[in-house]
Amino acid sequence: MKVFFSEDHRRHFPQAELSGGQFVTPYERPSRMEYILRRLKERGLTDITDPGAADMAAIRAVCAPDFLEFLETIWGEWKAAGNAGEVIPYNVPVRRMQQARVPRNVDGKAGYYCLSQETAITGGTWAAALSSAASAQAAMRHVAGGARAAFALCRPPGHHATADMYGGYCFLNNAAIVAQMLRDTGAVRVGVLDIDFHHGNGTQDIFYGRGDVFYASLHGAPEDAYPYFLGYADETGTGAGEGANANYPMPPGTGYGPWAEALDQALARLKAWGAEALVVSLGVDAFKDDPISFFRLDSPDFTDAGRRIAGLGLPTVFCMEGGYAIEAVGINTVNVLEGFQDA
Ligand code: OKP
Ligand code: ZN
Repeated sequence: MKVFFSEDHRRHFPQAELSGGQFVTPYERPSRMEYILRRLKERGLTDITDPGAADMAAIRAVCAPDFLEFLETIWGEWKAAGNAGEVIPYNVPVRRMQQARVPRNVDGKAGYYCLSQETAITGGTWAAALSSAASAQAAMRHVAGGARAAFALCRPPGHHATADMYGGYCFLNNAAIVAQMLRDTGAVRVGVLDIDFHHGNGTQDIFYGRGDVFYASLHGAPEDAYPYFLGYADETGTGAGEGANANYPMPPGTGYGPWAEALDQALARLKAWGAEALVVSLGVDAFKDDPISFFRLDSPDFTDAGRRIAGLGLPTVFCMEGGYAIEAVGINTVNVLEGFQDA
């Protein structure tokens, strides 16, 4: 399987993540990529290509223009305003607060576009986010050109980002950008399968009212897990999108048995719906030792999951999302790809 990856991910490495009332070194850190690359090479997946520049038109097909301009310019404005640290807004629009008008003030503006305040923006964040989307796009083009599958080793991840908000370590929704590109190059029905531990609120939100992209997600139940405010089983889509959204929230301690049952159900839904191409939001934070998650998958389970996903028989673009047990992140990620390939 061909891999697409850009070293420009390194340009995003904030010092600060708000966690437990303190600033800690972010869980989502550049070394995650080193572990995955090392494992890819160990297992002979050595066909790794730099994606080159991002296709901006295909990003604009999903993201709001003012949000893209915000991501590109906020660091400069933040520094110009005399701020010493990284971009971290201190408030965001919540219940019954104005959500239609964008503040001029830089703190207000940052809060307006933020959905989760653990995620800091630095001088290199925009370039890194673009390079991550570029990897996803290159993988998509490879699959659109006839390959059975491709792996976009994306960093930063994307599935929490909406068309107009960043957060949860995400800035541009790589999986959504790829799904839209697949639609625009001929696939009538595109499935997105999200196996990251966290619910992909951004991907769900982007396609919630649409009947041409089906979003299915396995994740920690919102009562107990980030992003807390979306991801319930009764969120089934709206309008033309009614019936094209399927959530499988699961409680703390969930092991591979029930998780794999949910995976089979999600795959059956995608198949019955008639998906012609598949985007996989490939997070491996369902792993038992993940420091910020609570499922109990073991490394061989990821191989089995890859095998099951391959059973759908669809052209598949894998986009890297989360996975923070960094010693095991390479093994678990490559296990999914190998399970898929060997099926
Ligand atoms: C991104 B992805 C740590 C809280 C972390 C944000 C989690 C973002 C996960 N104290 N909250 O879905 O892996
Ligand atoms: Zn996650």
